[in-house]
Amino acid sequence: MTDGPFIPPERAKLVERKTAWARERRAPAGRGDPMARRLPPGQHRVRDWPVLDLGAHPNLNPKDWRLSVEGLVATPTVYSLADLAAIPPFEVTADIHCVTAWSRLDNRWRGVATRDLIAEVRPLDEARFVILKGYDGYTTNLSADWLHEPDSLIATHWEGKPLTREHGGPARLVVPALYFWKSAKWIRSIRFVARDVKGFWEARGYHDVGDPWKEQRYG
Ligand SMILES: Nc1nc2c(c(=O)[nH]1)N[C@H]1C(S)=C(S)[C@@H](COP(=O)(O)O)O[C@H]1N2
Ligand SMILES: [Mo]
Repeated sequence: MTDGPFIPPERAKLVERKTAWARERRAPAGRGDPMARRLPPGQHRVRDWPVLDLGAHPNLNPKDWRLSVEGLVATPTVYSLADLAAIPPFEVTADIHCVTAWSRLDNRWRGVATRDLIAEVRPLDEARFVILKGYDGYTTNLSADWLHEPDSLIATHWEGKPLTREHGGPARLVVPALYFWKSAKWIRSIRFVARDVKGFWEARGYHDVGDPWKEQRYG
């Protein structure tokens, strides 16, 4: 770019910084309420943990729970809780952002990183999307990339305790980078597919991606 305005050298750094903020759609660092900067646009903080789902809470004996990782993968695999426990444990503290505008900060999750699970089943090159299914029949869809995010996991514990039934125990998906409707409770299967297929809420007007920082609430 040669014919833009002349920017004096002492201003160059500031222009660069402002450009980065615009790219990230962020408020300038150091301004405003520090907590507000942890909240995506339109969200407010809650301290309790609301239960939100379609109403049926599957009553799964932890001994009988199974997770099938299937579809376009080299090694389709069915995991029991004991199988998951054989994978190196993963712990992360992350925020929950629900599309209904509440956020719950600093949730300490434990389970298995989805990255580690994926490394075992080895998705084929054409496996670009996943369909997640819960034992209640709920479905949601994701680009497979989100399961490579360093904080995505199959959670079996929350704050050091086994995940309760109403929050999706014995195991649920947690993808902190997306609105919470993508985090399937009572997870039953992860199916790798070539083409995107809408899940329960996505078919009812929710955004296909659901990035809270881009406020992708409705499609
Ligand atoms: N299996 C299943 N997973 C689900 C849902 C559901 O109805 N069934 N609801 C989703 C929605 S809309 C939200 S906001 C979160 C709520 O999780 P929580 O009840 O643990 O807060 O679960 C998501 N995962
Ligand atoms: Mo939700």
